[in-house]
Amino acid sequence: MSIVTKSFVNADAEARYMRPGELDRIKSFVTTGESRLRIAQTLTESRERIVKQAGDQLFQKRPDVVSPGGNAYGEEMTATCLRDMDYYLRLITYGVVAGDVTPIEEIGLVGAKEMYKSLGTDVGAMAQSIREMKNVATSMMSSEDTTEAASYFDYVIGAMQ
Ligand SMILES: CCC1=C(C)/C(=C/C2=NC(=C\c3[nH]c(/C=C4\NC(=O)[C@H](C)[C@H]4CC)c(C)c3CCC(=O)O)/C(CCC(=O)O)=C2C)NC1=O
Repeated sequence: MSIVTKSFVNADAEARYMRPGELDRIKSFVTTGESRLRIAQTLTESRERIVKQAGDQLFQKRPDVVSPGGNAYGEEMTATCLRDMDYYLRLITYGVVAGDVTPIEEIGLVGAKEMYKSLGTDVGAMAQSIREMKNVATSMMSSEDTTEAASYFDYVIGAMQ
């Protein structure tokens, strides 16, 4: 649900007008709209490059994950690892467009740490992969868009730690 829908659904449940604080959040949603849409477009258009370059950076810094015995060792597992990075980048575009991290949380973060633990995937390395995507992606953006975009990447990084 978007922040706009959420606000009036909450208000209507109590048969009241929206509160000033709710209208302020909607105002901020509207004023950041162009920036958020630009970011979502950049992430969408450059997704392959972002995942590829960030993957290269990750495997350089964490060669253990793609070495024998590593969780992403072998062509198939490396592809699965890059697929997970693409999943999170896609979820980040949802959050950016919604102006709300809830879709990222609900689709990709609830139970994620436990899942990765059971798969033997190092969540620290997973967090690093998001950090690398953030670096590659924000290098393509203006400083205004970088500030806005960073908060969504940082949210995922924080949740992985
Ligand atoms: C959209 C929501 C969503 C997420 C997030 C998701 C994640 C996800 N990642 C998985 C596996 C995996 N994930 C990784 C990822 C990595 N290993 C590493 O060492 C690196 C740190 C990292 C890449 C950066 C790997 C290698 C596997 C396969 C592990 C295995 O099969 O042993 C699996 C197990 C099933 C499968 O192999 O597909 C799931 C469910 N699935 C979803 O539907």
